Amino acid sequence: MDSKSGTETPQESGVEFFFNSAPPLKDRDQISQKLEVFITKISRSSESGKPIRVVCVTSGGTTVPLEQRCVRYIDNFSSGNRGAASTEYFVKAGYAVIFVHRWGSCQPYCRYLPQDSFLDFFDIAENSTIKVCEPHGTVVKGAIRDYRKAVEEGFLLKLSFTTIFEYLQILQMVATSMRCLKSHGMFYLAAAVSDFYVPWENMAKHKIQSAEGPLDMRLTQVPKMLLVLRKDWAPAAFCISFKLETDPDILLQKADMAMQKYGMHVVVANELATYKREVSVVTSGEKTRVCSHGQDHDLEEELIDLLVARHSEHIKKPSGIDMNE
Ligand code: PAZ
Repeated sequence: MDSKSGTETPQESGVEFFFNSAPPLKDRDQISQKLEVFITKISRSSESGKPIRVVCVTSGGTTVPLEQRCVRYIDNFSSGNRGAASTEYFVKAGYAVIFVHRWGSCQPYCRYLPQDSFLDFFDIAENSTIKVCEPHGTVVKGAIRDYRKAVEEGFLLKLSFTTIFEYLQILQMVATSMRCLKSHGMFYLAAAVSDFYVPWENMAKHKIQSAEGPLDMRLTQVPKMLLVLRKDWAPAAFCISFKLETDPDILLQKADMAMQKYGMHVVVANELATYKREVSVVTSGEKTRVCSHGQDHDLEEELIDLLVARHSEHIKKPSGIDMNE
């Protein structure tokens, strides 16, 4: 709201329009219940000991449907590997993770399972049971053990999205339910989120017909939800966003801009050509490069260490709630 005129700013009306016109989330009640159970359990455990930190990790790309009965859509590049790997390291660091991921994208503890030849991993034993082929047995056992432990001890909640409409509605629900955690909450926004979308009411109801000639379509800008997250949904949380660019000359400048414009505490900047090997962690006044040490080394290991340390500093600050700190 513009405090001088008392009217809505264009950003606020864009946000309102987006949520009012989005198709309602199908499983809203179930998601809401899962979130309540998860956060309540964490809050109770925190009351009886050291407060448990919670991070919302977003992962994978959002789609933009072009038709209401969707046959075609625009997609955003992301395999979900970064989000899945980061989730594992956050759990290892003692965080409870809400993993908001694109349906079908890479999952925590499953990163080593082959997607193209899944059945090559297994064999039928003499007694007709299924066994994992060696040398994969050790990796699979470790993954099952870590995954079960994370879920059963209440340290991992997985919520999936496909479209930009689902993603932003789920993010809003997660953020508002994490508000009670104050500065112990963290957002690690690695998902590749569409910048443009087709509003539901402007969208063709049925499959667009090619017989009608070339397709001329106007896309609306997705409102900048980072600002809303930081200002309204969870103002005391520690917020990390990601910036992916293909042009190295504009990457750090765009990361600085995201920090200032949206009040992010950290922006992780990466370039499409090198994003698996190298990222820059940008905070106010500091840029740190984090690199992978080889093919089998996850740069997320060091990245999460660094972010956990920054989060600890944020928790200690009395001004954690201030948007303009
Ligand atoms: O999911 P992935 O491991 O294939 O890729 C990760 C990434 C490049 C999508 C992520 O590091 C990132 O930069 N996300 C934000 C993308 C954006 O600027 O919208």
